[in-house]
Amino acid sequence: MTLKAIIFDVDGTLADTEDGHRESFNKAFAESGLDWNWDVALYDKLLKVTGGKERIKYFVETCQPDFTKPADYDGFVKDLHAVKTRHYNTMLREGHILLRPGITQLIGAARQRGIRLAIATTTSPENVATLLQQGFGADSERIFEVIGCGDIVPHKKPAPDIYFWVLEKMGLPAADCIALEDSENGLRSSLAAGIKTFITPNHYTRNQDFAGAAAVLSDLNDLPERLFR
Ligand code: XBP
Ligand code: MG
Repeated sequence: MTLKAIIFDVDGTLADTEDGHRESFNKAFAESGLDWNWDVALYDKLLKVTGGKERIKYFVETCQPDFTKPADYDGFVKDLHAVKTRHYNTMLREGHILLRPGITQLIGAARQRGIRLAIATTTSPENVATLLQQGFGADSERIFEVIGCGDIVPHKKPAPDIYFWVLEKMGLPAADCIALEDSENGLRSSLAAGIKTFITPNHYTRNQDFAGAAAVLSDLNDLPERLFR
C-alpha cells in the first residue's frame, strides 16, 4: 500500500471531547428549563448513538417516556442542540479541551512526507473549526484539505457515508488511505467504506469491540513509525 492520505475522526481521536460534549448538553438542558442530567454512566450508554441531535432523541425515547413532545419536535431538538453547541464552543475557546498527545507530532510527520490529511466526523462544523483553531492556530485552515462533518450526509456513523463523501472529495480510492478512529461506531463506518483503520481508544470506548482494526494503540506515539517506516 502506498499511503496517500490519513482521515481523522475528531471526537475522542483528535481530542478527548466527549466529557466536554456531555457537560455542554447538561448546560443546554438547564438553560432550557429541562431537569435532564447526563452523568458519565448514562452518557456511556447514549454514545451508542452518534450525533448530538440523534442522541437527544434517543435519550427521550429510552429514558423520558413521560416527556410531552412539542408540536415541532424536530425544531425543539434543533434549538436545544444549538444551545449545546454554543456552550461547547465556549468551552473550546476557553481552552478546556486539548489535542490528544501525539496528534501534533503525527500530523507534522505526515505533512513532511506529503501525506494528505482529511477529517470525517459526525460533529457540527463549528465545533470542528473551533477545535482546529484552538489546536493548530493560524495553520489550521491549511492542514486538512477536506473536512466532512455534521449533517452533510444522510446517515451518520456507523454508516460509511461520511467516509465515502471524504474519499470522493479527495479523489482517492479507499486503498490509498488509512483512518484513525477511537470508537466502534467510527470503526464500523470506516471499515464499511473499505479503509484500513487504526484505533486509539479512550475512557469511554476502551471496552468496545474493535474487531477488524489494523491495530488498537494505547497512545499515538508509535503510529508515525508504523506508518512511515
Ligand atoms: C462523535 C459524536 C458526536 C459528539 C456530539 O462521534 O457522536 O455526536 O458526541 O457532536 P464520532 P454534536 O467521533 O464517531 O464522529 O453534538 O455536534 O452532534
Ligand atoms: Mg470518535
